[in-house]
Amino acid sequence: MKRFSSALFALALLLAPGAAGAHEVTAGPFEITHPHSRFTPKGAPNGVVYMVIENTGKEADRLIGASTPRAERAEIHETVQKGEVFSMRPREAVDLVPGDIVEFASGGLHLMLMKLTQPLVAGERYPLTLRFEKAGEFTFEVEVEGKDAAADDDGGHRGHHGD
Ligand SMILES: [Cu+2]
Repeated sequence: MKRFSSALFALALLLAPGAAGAHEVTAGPFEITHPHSRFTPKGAPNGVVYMVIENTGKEADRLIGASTPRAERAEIHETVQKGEVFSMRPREAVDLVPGDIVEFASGGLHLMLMKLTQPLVAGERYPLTLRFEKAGEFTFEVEVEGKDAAADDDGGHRGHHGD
């Protein structure tokens, strides 16, 4: 068991340069920083996408949808905490005001990939399309990271239904 963990650790080190080299994407008026997913265990129905979106344009816009060939559909979700209980609720849209930086991160906003077509594997990249009300659609790559599969934010996804 110990040997297995150190093998995992070595793998994490190998993958670290990719993870550290968080990429940035320009999508029209939006700067999208470090779009990433956590790897999913085999059989996991859903995945999650985190990133930071900055509206560098002059016009207010809204994120109204997302899609990827890797999942049946992608939903905008928000994790909310009531006392000890975390739950997620879908959001129809996210306002993107010029100059604002909106963070999709553990415990808050995220994109939920519903019904993955195949597991998200650490180290790979896959295409994601974001749909904005005014700016239209942009497709870029999301990096799958290998760490933290069982870390803090999973609390936010506990109790999430497969559909
Ligand atoms: Cu979710």
